[in-house]
Amino acid sequence: MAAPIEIRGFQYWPGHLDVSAQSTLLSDLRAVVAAAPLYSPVTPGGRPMSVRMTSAGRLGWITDQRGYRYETHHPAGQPWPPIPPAVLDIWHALTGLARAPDCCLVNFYGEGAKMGLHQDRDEGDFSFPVLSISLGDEALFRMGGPNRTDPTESLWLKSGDVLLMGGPARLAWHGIDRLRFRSSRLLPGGGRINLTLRVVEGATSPLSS
Ligand code: MD3
Ligand code: FE
Repeated sequence: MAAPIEIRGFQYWPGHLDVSAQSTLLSDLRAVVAAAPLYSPVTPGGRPMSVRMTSAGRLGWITDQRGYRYETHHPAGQPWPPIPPAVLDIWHALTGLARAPDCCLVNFYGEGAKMGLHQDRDEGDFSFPVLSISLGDEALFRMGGPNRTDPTESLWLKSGDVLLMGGPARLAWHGIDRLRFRSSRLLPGGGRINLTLRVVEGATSPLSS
């Protein structure tokens, strides 16, 4: 596999997945979404997010009026479906870890959707990296540093790109400013899917088995 590009402490594999691998992932994700439908999350402050979400794995990331957290079940009551094996293969190949992720968050961006600058810090162990897989329309990703006011750098993420945030980059501020709607033909109706793979509970967590 090609060597990643290093940008601001994270690793970037542009075009890691070819169109055939992207299509396979997309059909796996259709099965995930059939079992655990995309829903519109609300922030703890009561604002609806423009991104629609669901999860696969033992734990799914949730936000509602009660806060940000991980849950074992979809808001509609069913357990999250398993993470597709093809997604786990990418995780193990690029992280080199034997440990599987607990959560595969599925973000869907329709026309005009974005995600404000934030840190991922609802997990119990920041020593594990976070892996992101982009599918569909191009998105303007913004990456800063560990402090909110650190200077940021922007990058257009394309279908098939993979990012790995570990070490100091794990707690960097980041977000999605905008989409180039219908810039990709992967999704017939347009839009973008981002998969974010995370270990939620480290080996030392009392909740781990
Ligand atoms: C940098 N998702 O779900 S992926 C998220 O494209 C999220 O949907 C964005 O941020 C998306 O939390 C960005 C790239 C990404 C993911 C996790 C990170 C960058 C990150 C964690 C730490 C630092
Ligand atoms: Fe994030």
